[in-house]
Amino acid sequence: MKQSIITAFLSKTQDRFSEYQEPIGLRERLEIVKRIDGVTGVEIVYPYETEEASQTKALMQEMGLEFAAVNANIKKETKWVPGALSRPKENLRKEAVQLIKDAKDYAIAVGAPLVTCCPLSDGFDNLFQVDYQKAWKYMIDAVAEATDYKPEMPLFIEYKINETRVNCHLDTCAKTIVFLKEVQNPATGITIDFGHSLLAKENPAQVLALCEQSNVDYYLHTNDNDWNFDWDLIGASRNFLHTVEFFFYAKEFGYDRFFTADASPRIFDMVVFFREHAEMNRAIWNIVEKLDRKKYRQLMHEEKHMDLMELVRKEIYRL
Ligand SMILES: [Mn+2]
Repeated sequence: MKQSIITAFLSKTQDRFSEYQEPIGLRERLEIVKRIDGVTGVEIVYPYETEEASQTKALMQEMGLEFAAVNANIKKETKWVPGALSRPKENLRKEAVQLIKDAKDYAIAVGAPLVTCCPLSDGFDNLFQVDYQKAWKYMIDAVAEATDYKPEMPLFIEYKINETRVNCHLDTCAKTIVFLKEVQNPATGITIDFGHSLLAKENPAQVLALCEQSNVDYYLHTNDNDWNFDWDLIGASRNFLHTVEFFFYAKEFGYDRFFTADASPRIFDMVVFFREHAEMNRAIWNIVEKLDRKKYRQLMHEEKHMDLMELVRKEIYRL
């Protein structure tokens, strides 16, 4: 398993009430990543922390780190706070598409494998606020244009049930699959964030199977929460068996991209937080590697549910 960290969480973060940690530059962030055993990559946020491409590429080489992804952030600018890709004003959509295209150019320049984009501001707070049909069509056309540009660099779309809008347009995996089927470009995929899947009351492992069966590529973010808010906690700190099952299917389907920590240390010591997150993921991956996955799937086929429950107790919980 290859693990990476979203570097935005290695500096100052804030929520509605508080600020956490101290602001630091990219080099210092990468130096922190180097101190975390088992983490060999980063997802970097474009354009806010990327710096000049050739310099960043050289810095990454010097540090011996790989890119997991470049994250195109289309929600930060004031003009996009109410939405970007789904807005009626064409110039706002065009500028957001341009940012994604620029992120693709950047990803190509630094040698990253994919661009990921989470259109969090695209949605609605009030009923009778947006024209749903038009908003959906605008988003499809915008993402289609971004994917047509340099298709050798795939674009992954991350869904989330809410925040910053009360309802995000792309709120579930199934809806994102429908969306990408409309986009009609194979150079696309879905960024499946474990915590976002819980918030949508999905089962993250089932979501992997859904993408697999629908022939949609995916890239994974790891974290955990209480099913009610996107707390970005340490993986499996709340939902152990869901995480085991998630990794079980990732392994079963031969997932070979990075597992990227979309986790936020907040009040905790940053290095120790990410170390524990990486250790937890590695430990669970080790459990999954030892399981006879063929046997599990055979028992499912035979509907031997209690035999499976016994295996879960003995081999996974080890009770
Ligand atoms: Mn995420």
